[in-house]
Amino acid sequence: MNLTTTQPLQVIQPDGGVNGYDPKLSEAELLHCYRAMLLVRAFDAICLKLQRSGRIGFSIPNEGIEATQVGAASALKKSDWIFPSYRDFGMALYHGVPALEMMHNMFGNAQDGAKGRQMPVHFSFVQPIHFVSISSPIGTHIPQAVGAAHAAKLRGEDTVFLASFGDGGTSSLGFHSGLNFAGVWKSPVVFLCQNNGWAISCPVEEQTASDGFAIKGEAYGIPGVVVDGNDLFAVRKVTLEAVVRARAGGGPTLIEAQTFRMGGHSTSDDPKRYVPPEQFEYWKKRDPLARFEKYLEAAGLLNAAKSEALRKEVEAEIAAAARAAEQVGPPGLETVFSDVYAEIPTHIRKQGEGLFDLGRRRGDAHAGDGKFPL
Ligand SMILES: Cc1ncc(C[n+]2csc(CCOP(=O)(O)OP(=O)(O)O)c2C)c(N)n1
Ligand SMILES: [Mg+2]
Repeated sequence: MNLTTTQPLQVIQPDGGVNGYDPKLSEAELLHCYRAMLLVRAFDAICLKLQRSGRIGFSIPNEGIEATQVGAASALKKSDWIFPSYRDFGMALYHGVPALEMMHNMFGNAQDGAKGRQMPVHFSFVQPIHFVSISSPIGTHIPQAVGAAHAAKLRGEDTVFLASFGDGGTSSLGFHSGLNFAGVWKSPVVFLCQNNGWAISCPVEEQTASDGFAIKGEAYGIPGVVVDGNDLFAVRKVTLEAVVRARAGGGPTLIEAQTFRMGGHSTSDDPKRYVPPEQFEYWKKRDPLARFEKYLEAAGLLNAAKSEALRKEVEAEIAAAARAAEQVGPPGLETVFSDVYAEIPTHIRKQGEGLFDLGRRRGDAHAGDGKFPL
């Protein structure tokens, strides 16, 4: 059972070479992965600008993590489920969630699936893949993923569940209870620990005294594997192996993807206050997008002109999504009471009427106009 490896698996070399490795992906599939990584970078950059200009309240930097997100997501079928972390734009974008739907959430507008009740970045989608609502409390989604996986197993389904979390997430109670149950039940779960070196301002050396994160699987009878998280093929390879094993009834795997966030934890902190500048320099040279571009160029699938054209097309798509989402007004005041009860109980209905009445009397909000009486 002890499959833990401590040397990160690497496939794509710095010059784009793969030493004969066959990714078994068509040209269209390879370019789809590339486009998904470009979408992440553009979505990330525009959200940061929207936040800095006061048009949205919050965002989470995703730059640098694209290969981990897209590589892992590419190993899943549309019928599988993702229990994501908040730093997983690429998992949704790879599977075809429209950028506009994600932007509706960033603005918390009337078209947002959560009707503005979640923070920005806390997406949830039922299709094209089950992308479970992101939980702010760290690690809570880990045992939820295991529970869902156990239910699928009891029903005889072959669905696989991916639970994605950070290095800091391994210190949560949810991590330990989730892995324990999954190990005992042999649940079809893939645990993806995105080790980006930091949990807000807490470095990994202060997060754990163990030799990395993959090794923690051993205590629960779960194989662990370490992978270069900035290497799309390496992440895809280990995730695919874990997914195949889970689907075949072989139980869970803990993957530690070593990567780095090229920005702050969120738009609310300044990484220059705690991340040594040499770390940014080190990881800038290992940019996952540039590395994959080198592979595509070496394989004759990309050149400078094509990549520039694609980049521009993707940036225009994200900018159009941001403009469109900004035009949509906020959710109606009355939506505060929707989606909770099939039939609203009398006392809640009365509270609602009181709220609408207050807004009317004070003139600062009316049912349907999206404002909230403060
Ligand atoms: C239970 C809980 N404790 C603390 C926080 C505050 N918090 C938000 S993100 C975060 C760091 C998480 O770091 P990590 O798991 O490494 O993920 P990363 O942000 O690096 O992707 C913390 C401590 C929280 N949201 N939930
Ligand atoms: Mg982290």
